[in-house]
Amino acid sequence: MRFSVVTAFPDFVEAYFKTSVIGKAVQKGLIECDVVNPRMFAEPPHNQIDDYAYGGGGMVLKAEPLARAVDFVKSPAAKVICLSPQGRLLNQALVESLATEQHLILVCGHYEGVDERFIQAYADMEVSVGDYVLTGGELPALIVVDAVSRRVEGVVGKSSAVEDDSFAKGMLDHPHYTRPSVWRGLKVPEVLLNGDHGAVASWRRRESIARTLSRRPDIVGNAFLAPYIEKGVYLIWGDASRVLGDEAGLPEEVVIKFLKNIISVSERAGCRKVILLLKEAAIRQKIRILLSRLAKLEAECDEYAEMIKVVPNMDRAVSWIKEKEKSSPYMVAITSENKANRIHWDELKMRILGFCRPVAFCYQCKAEDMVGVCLRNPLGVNDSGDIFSGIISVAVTLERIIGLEKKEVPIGRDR
Ligand code: 4FV
Repeated sequence: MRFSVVTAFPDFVEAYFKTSVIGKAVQKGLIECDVVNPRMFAEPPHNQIDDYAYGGGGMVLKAEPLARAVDFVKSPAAKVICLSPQGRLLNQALVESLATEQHLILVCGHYEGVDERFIQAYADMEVSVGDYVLTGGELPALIVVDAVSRRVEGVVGKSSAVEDDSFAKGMLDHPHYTRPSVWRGLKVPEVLLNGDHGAVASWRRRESIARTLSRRPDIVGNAFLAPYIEKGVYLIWGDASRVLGDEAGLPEEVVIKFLKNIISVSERAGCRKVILLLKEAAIRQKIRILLSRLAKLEAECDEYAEMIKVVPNMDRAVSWIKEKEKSSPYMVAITSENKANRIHWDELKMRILGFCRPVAFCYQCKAEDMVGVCLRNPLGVNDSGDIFSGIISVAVTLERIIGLEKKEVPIGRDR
């Protein structure tokens, strides 16, 4: 990974490239850092890199010295990033996308900013490190170098440390403690001293959740919840006989495709089980036989039989979950019907983080079965829709609530 910083203050930036973790990474050749000063490309004798702003109001960096400086360091794969308060706000998702690039050219503004024509002609993206105004773009450029370098294998000691980063999952980090176990009378939480890793992990999860809900409820919407949900997540497909029943008359391969799709969608969201409600015992038996046949036929299908459970009705589904989780499930119906107990998915994420109960998402469940809360069917299609719009509705809902492990942010000309 290569970073080129375009700045009129090279010493300050070079000093940073010799310091601490980044300095070691440069020495180990894990990252390449170079600095180019636009003053070297300005017209002699004054090598002026700034001039009065048209329309008044202070100095602006001239386009030509910057353009020549970028041309001097540019490589075929380089992305030009201009640091300015007008840019896209830097967050961990953007950092992880920038870390997929090979060469970042970071252009530091000064005074009122940079001539807009340079940005139009050269910038692939403008990035801001926060809604405040600095004297220069150097600190923002180094923030980008620092945050992105941490994603480069080997730069930060234990890569797991990076994986467990706060924000890596979109949540705040738990508190950290080190020796002494008592400092000025303040003790380290007992749970951290007993060596019970399970207890430590669950304490840390709860601490992250509590901090995030109290300090940054605004980031929950984008958070990947799966690592923070103590109890299981389930998908209940109500009245599945409409899909799997003889009256549906669907050819077996369509039924198999349905089963495979619903399983991969649920697994992606970290569901523990897909429960199909099938009134008729004969249909339940037919599906069990089909699943066991699938498991024999295709090696990777044996988990299928594991992932699917067929029960006659909602009560059995709920009692089965209650038995397994020692706690009654929080029921969430995915429906396009206008229901009084409708909830916004953001609010639902907060609730799920706030309690320690299993969650059961119900699709195509009968009205009387829809206790709990309702989520709008993201496809807005009526619930009696075809099986595949059903699978999509479920997939979108689970992704919204449980989230995605990694969110891609496209790097490109945001003009
Ligand atoms: C900034 C920021 C920032 C504004 C005028 C330097 C200053 C001068 N850059 N995120 N916040 N830049 O304040 O990136 O260009």
